[in-house]
Amino acid sequence: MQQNHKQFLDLPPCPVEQADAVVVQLPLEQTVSYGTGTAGAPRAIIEASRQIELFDEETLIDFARSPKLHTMPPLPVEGTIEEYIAAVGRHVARLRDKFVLALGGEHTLTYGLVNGLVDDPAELTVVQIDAHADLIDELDGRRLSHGTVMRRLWERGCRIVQIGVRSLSRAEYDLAAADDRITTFYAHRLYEQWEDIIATLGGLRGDVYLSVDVDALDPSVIPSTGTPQPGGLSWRQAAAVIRTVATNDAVRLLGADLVEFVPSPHPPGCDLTAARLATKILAYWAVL
Ligand SMILES: [Mn+2]
Repeated sequence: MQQNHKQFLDLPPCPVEQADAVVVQLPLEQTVSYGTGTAGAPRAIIEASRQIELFDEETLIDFARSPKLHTMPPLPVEGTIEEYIAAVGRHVARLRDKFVLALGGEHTLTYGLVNGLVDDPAELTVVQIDAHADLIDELDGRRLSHGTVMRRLWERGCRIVQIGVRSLSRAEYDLAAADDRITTFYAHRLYEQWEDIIATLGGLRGDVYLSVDVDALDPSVIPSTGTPQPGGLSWRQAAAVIRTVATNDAVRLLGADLVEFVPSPHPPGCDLTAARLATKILAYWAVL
Protein backbone atom coordinates (compact mmCIF):
# COMPACT_ATOMS: atom_id res chain seq x y z
CA MET A 1 0.00 0.00 0.00
CA GLN A 2 1.11 3.53 -0.77
CA GLN A 3 2.79 5.03 2.28
CA ASN A 4 4.26 8.29 1.04
CA HIS A 5 1.23 10.40 1.99
CA LYS A 6 1.16 12.26 5.29
CA GLN A 7 -0.10 10.53 8.42
CA PHE A 8 -2.66 12.03 10.78
CA LEU A 9 -0.92 13.63 13.82
CA ASP A 10 2.39 13.03 11.99
CA LEU A 11 2.53 9.58 13.57
CA PRO A 12 4.89 6.99 12.11
CA PRO A 13 2.97 4.86 9.59
CA CYS A 14 1.27 1.87 11.22
CA PRO A 15 0.24 -1.05 8.96
CA VAL A 16 -3.51 -1.09 8.50
CA GLU A 17 -3.74 -4.68 9.81
CA GLN A 18 -2.27 -3.54 13.14
CA ALA A 19 -4.31 -0.36 13.44
CA ASP A 20 -7.15 0.16 15.90
CA ALA A 21 -8.52 3.12 13.97
CA VAL A 22 -8.22 4.19 10.35
CA VAL A 23 -8.37 7.75 9.03
CA VAL A 24 -9.87 7.84 5.53
CA GLN A 25 -9.71 10.85 3.20
CA LEU A 26 -12.68 11.53 0.94
CA PRO A 27 -12.26 14.80 -1.00
CA LEU A 28 -15.75 14.80 -2.55
CA GLU A 29 -17.15 18.14 -3.67
CA GLN A 30 -19.89 17.73 -6.28
CA THR A 31 -23.22 18.92 -4.87
CA VAL A 32 -22.21 21.88 -2.72
CA SER A 33 -24.72 24.75 -2.77
CA TYR A 34 -22.80 27.86 -1.75
CA GLY A 35 -19.15 28.16 -0.71
CA THR A 36 -16.64 25.81 -2.31
CA GLY A 37 -13.35 24.29 -1.21
CA THR A 38 -14.25 21.28 0.90
CA ALA A 39 -12.36 19.01 -1.53
CA GLY A 40 -9.18 20.38 0.03
CA ALA A 41 -10.27 19.63 3.58
CA PRO A 42 -8.82 16.13 4.19
CA ARG A 43 -5.37 17.25 3.13
CA ALA A 44 -5.55 20.51 5.14
CA ILE A 45 -6.82 18.74 8.26
CA ILE A 46 -4.03 16.17 8.10
CA GLU A 47 -1.46 18.90 7.50
CA ALA A 48 -2.75 20.87 10.52
CA SER A 49 -2.95 17.74 12.67
CA ARG A 50 0.83 17.51 12.50
CA GLN A 51 0.92 20.51 14.88
CA ILE A 52 -1.28 18.86 17.52
CA GLU A 53 0.12 17.36 20.72
CA LEU A 54 -0.05 13.57 20.80
CA PHE A 55 -1.19 13.77 24.43
CA ASP A 56 -4.80 14.72 25.15
CA GLU A 57 -5.04 16.37 28.55
CA GLU A 58 -8.74 15.57 28.97
CA THR A 59 -8.78 11.82 28.27
CA LEU A 60 -5.09 11.19 29.04
CA ILE A 61 -4.88 9.39 25.69
CA ASP A 62 -1.34 9.42 24.30
CA PHE A 63 -1.53 8.78 20.57
CA ALA A 64 2.18 7.89 20.55
CA ARG A 65 1.17 4.72 22.44
CA SER A 66 -2.48 3.90 21.84
CA PRO A 67 -4.74 3.72 19.90
CA LYS A 68 -2.73 2.77 16.82
CA LEU A 69 -3.77 4.88 13.83
CA HIS A 70 -3.43 4.23 10.13
CA THR A 71 -4.02 7.03 7.63
CA MET A 72 -5.11 5.87 4.19
CA PRO A 73 -4.32 7.85 1.03
CA PRO A 74 -7.21 9.91 -0.37
CA LEU A 75 -9.83 7.98 -2.34
CA PRO A 76 -9.69 9.73 -5.75
CA VAL A 77 -12.99 11.28 -6.82
CA GLU A 78 -14.12 9.57 -10.03
CA GLY A 79 -17.38 8.94 -11.86
CA THR A 80 -20.83 10.12 -10.89
CA ILE A 81 -21.70 10.95 -7.32
CA GLU A 82 -23.60 7.66 -7.06
CA GLU A 83 -20.51 5.77 -8.27
CA TYR A 84 -18.24 7.56 -5.83
CA ILE A 85 -20.60 6.99 -2.91
CA ALA A 86 -20.66 3.27 -3.79
CA ALA A 87 -16.84 3.30 -3.92
CA VAL A 88 -16.76 4.90 -0.46
CA GLY A 89 -18.88 2.00 0.81
CA ARG A 90 -16.43 -0.55 -0.62
CA HIS A 91 -13.49 1.50 0.71
CA VAL A 92 -14.66 1.21 4.32
CA ALA A 93 -16.46 -2.18 4.19
CA ARG A 94 -13.09 -3.92 4.65
CA LEU A 95 -12.40 -1.81 7.75
CA ARG A 96 -15.34 -3.05 9.82
CA ASP A 97 -13.05 -4.42 12.53
CA LYS A 98 -11.54 -0.92 12.98
CA PHE A 99 -12.87 2.44 14.09
CA VAL A 100 -13.24 4.52 10.93
CA LEU A 101 -12.78 8.28 11.02
CA ALA A 102 -13.64 9.80 7.65
CA LEU A 103 -12.49 13.27 6.64
CA GLY A 104 -14.71 14.88 3.97
CA GLY A 105 -15.59 16.35 1.71
CA GLU A 106 -19.28 17.06 1.48
CA HIS A 107 -21.94 15.57 3.73
CA THR A 108 -23.25 13.22 1.01
CA LEU A 109 -20.36 10.93 1.98
CA THR A 110 -22.18 9.78 5.11
CA TYR A 111 -24.53 7.69 2.96
CA GLY A 112 -21.67 5.64 1.51
CA LEU A 113 -19.89 5.39 4.86
CA VAL A 114 -22.94 4.02 6.68
CA ASN A 115 -23.70 1.58 3.86
CA GLY A 116 -20.13 0.33 3.98
CA LEU A 117 -20.04 -0.09 7.75
CA VAL A 118 -23.37 -1.81 8.43
CA ASP A 119 -25.46 -4.48 6.70
CA ASP A 120 -28.78 -3.29 8.06
CA PRO A 121 -29.14 0.47 8.67
CA ALA A 122 -32.40 -0.26 10.53
CA GLU A 123 -30.22 -1.44 13.43
CA LEU A 124 -28.25 1.82 13.49
CA THR A 125 -28.60 5.19 15.19
CA VAL A 126 -26.93 8.11 13.42
CA VAL A 127 -26.01 11.01 15.69
CA GLN A 128 -25.85 14.03 13.39
CA ILE A 129 -24.33 17.27 14.63
CA ASP A 130 -25.36 19.78 11.99
CA ALA A 131 -26.81 23.25 11.37
CA HIS A 132 -29.00 21.75 8.62
CA ALA A 133 -31.46 18.88 8.88
CA ASP A 134 -30.37 17.37 5.52
CA LEU A 135 -33.83 15.77 5.25
CA ILE A 136 -34.84 17.23 1.86
CA ASP A 137 -36.29 14.65 -0.53
CA GLU A 138 -34.62 16.13 -3.62
CA LEU A 139 -32.22 19.07 -3.95
CA ASP A 140 -31.45 20.69 -7.33
CA GLY A 141 -32.90 17.60 -9.03
CA ARG A 142 -30.63 15.26 -7.09
CA ARG A 143 -31.75 12.43 -4.83
CA LEU A 144 -28.23 12.07 -3.42
CA SER A 145 -26.72 15.30 -2.16
CA HIS A 146 -25.49 17.04 0.96
CA GLY A 147 -29.03 18.32 1.61
CA THR A 148 -30.75 14.92 1.23
CA VAL A 149 -28.27 12.59 2.92
CA MET A 150 -30.18 12.07 6.16
CA ARG A 151 -33.45 11.57 4.25
CA ARG A 152 -31.84 8.73 2.30
CA LEU A 153 -30.50 7.12 5.51
CA TRP A 154 -33.90 7.54 7.19
CA GLU A 155 -35.51 5.75 4.24
CA ARG A 156 -33.16 2.84 4.85
CA GLY A 157 -34.43 2.57 8.43
CA CYS A 158 -31.85 4.48 10.48
CA ARG A 159 -32.80 6.25 13.65
CA ILE A 160 -31.45 9.81 13.59
CA VAL A 161 -30.63 12.15 16.47
CA GLN A 162 -29.90 15.68 15.23
CA ILE A 163 -28.23 18.36 17.34
CA GLY A 164 -27.71 22.03 16.50
CA VAL A 165 -30.23 22.32 13.64
CA ARG A 166 -31.11 25.91 12.67
CA SER A 167 -31.78 25.82 8.93
CA LEU A 168 -34.43 23.63 7.31
CA SER A 169 -37.59 23.76 5.22
CA ARG A 170 -41.12 23.44 6.53
CA ALA A 171 -41.34 19.97 4.91
CA GLU A 172 -38.21 18.84 6.76
CA TYR A 173 -39.54 20.30 10.01
CA ASP A 174 -42.84 18.46 9.61
CA LEU A 175 -41.11 15.17 8.81
CA ALA A 176 -38.84 15.46 11.85
CA ALA A 177 -41.77 16.39 14.10
CA ALA A 178 -44.01 13.57 12.91
CA ASP A 179 -41.56 10.68 12.72
CA ASP A 180 -40.51 8.81 15.83
CA ARG A 181 -37.22 7.67 14.26
CA ILE A 182 -36.03 11.28 14.02
CA THR A 183 -35.20 13.32 17.13
CA THR A 184 -34.20 16.92 16.43
CA PHE A 185 -32.64 19.22 19.00
CA TYR A 186 -32.81 22.73 17.57
CA ALA A 187 -30.07 25.28 18.18
CA HIS A 188 -32.52 27.90 19.50
CA ARG A 189 -33.42 25.55 22.37
CA LEU A 190 -29.86 24.32 23.00
CA TYR A 191 -29.58 25.78 26.49
CA GLU A 192 -33.03 24.86 27.79
CA GLN A 193 -32.75 21.32 26.37
CA TRP A 194 -29.13 20.68 27.25
CA GLU A 195 -29.86 18.10 29.94
CA ASP A 196 -32.32 16.34 27.59
CA ILE A 197 -29.66 16.19 24.88
CA ILE A 198 -27.09 14.63 27.19
CA ALA A 199 -29.68 12.19 28.62
CA THR A 200 -30.80 11.15 25.12
CA LEU A 201 -27.23 10.53 23.97
CA GLY A 202 -26.33 8.83 27.24
CA GLY A 203 -29.37 6.58 26.82
CA LEU A 204 -28.44 5.31 23.34
CA ARG A 205 -27.91 1.56 22.95
CA GLY A 206 -26.33 -0.60 20.25
CA ASP A 207 -24.62 0.44 17.03
CA VAL A 208 -24.12 4.16 16.54
CA TYR A 209 -22.50 6.23 13.80
CA LEU A 210 -21.45 9.84 14.44
CA SER A 211 -21.65 12.44 11.68
CA VAL A 212 -20.15 15.83 12.43
CA ASP A 213 -20.93 18.59 9.96
CA VAL A 214 -18.61 21.39 11.04
CA ASP A 215 -21.33 23.97 10.33
CA ALA A 216 -23.03 22.74 13.53
CA LEU A 217 -20.44 24.71 15.43
CA ASP A 218 -20.89 28.42 15.76
CA PRO A 219 -19.14 30.38 12.97
CA SER A 220 -17.10 32.09 15.70
CA VAL A 221 -15.45 28.67 16.22
CA ILE A 222 -15.35 27.43 12.60
CA PRO A 223 -16.26 30.15 10.08
CA SER A 224 -14.96 28.27 7.05
CA THR A 225 -17.64 25.89 5.83
CA GLY A 226 -19.82 25.76 2.71
CA THR A 227 -23.01 27.15 4.25
CA PRO A 228 -22.33 28.75 7.65
CA GLN A 229 -25.23 29.59 9.98
CA PRO A 230 -25.05 31.82 13.07
CA GLY A 231 -26.06 30.59 16.50
CA GLY A 232 -24.33 27.23 16.70
CA LEU A 233 -22.64 25.02 19.25
CA SER A 234 -19.67 26.24 21.21
CA TRP A 235 -16.49 24.16 21.14
CA ARG A 236 -17.28 22.83 24.63
CA GLN A 237 -20.86 21.92 23.71
CA ALA A 238 -19.73 20.06 20.58
CA ALA A 239 -17.05 18.25 22.57
CA ALA A 240 -19.55 17.29 25.29
CA VAL A 241 -21.99 15.90 22.72
CA ILE A 242 -19.28 13.82 21.05
CA ARG A 243 -17.87 12.68 24.40
CA THR A 244 -21.29 11.59 25.66
CA VAL A 245 -21.86 9.41 22.59
CA ALA A 246 -18.35 8.02 22.32
CA THR A 247 -17.95 7.16 26.01
CA ASN A 248 -21.41 5.60 26.39
CA ASP A 249 -20.51 2.00 27.23
CA ALA A 250 -23.84 0.65 25.96
CA VAL A 251 -22.96 2.00 22.52
CA ARG A 252 -20.73 0.46 19.87
CA LEU A 253 -19.46 3.45 17.91
CA LEU A 254 -18.68 2.10 14.44
CA GLY A 255 -17.27 5.19 12.88
CA ALA A 256 -17.47 8.92 12.50
CA ASP A 257 -17.12 11.57 9.86
CA LEU A 258 -16.10 15.20 9.84
CA VAL A 259 -17.58 16.91 6.79
CA GLU A 260 -18.16 20.24 5.02
CA PHE A 261 -14.99 21.89 6.30
CA VAL A 262 -13.36 24.39 3.96
CA PRO A 263 -9.64 25.00 4.50
CA SER A 264 -8.91 28.57 5.40
CA PRO A 265 -5.59 30.34 4.90
CA HIS A 266 -6.77 33.15 7.21
CA PRO A 267 -6.50 32.33 9.99
CA PRO A 268 -4.62 29.06 9.67
CA GLY A 269 -5.90 28.31 13.17
CA CYS A 270 -9.23 27.23 11.69
CA ASP A 271 -7.63 24.22 9.99
CA LEU A 272 -6.14 23.42 13.36
CA THR A 273 -9.59 23.64 14.98
CA ALA A 274 -10.98 21.08 12.53
CA ALA A 275 -7.96 18.84 13.11
CA ARG A 276 -8.41 19.16 16.87
CA LEU A 277 -12.06 18.17 16.49
CA ALA A 278 -11.01 15.05 14.56
CA THR A 279 -8.46 14.27 17.27
CA LYS A 280 -11.08 14.68 20.00
CA ILE A 281 -13.38 12.20 18.24
CA LEU A 282 -10.54 9.65 18.25
CA ALA A 283 -9.61 10.37 21.88
CA TYR A 284 -13.18 10.03 23.17
CA TRP A 285 -13.65 6.82 21.18
CA ALA A 286 -10.36 5.41 22.52
CA VAL A 287 -10.86 6.29 26.19
CA LEU A 288 -13.73 3.84 26.67
MN1 LIG B 1 -24.97 18.61 6.75
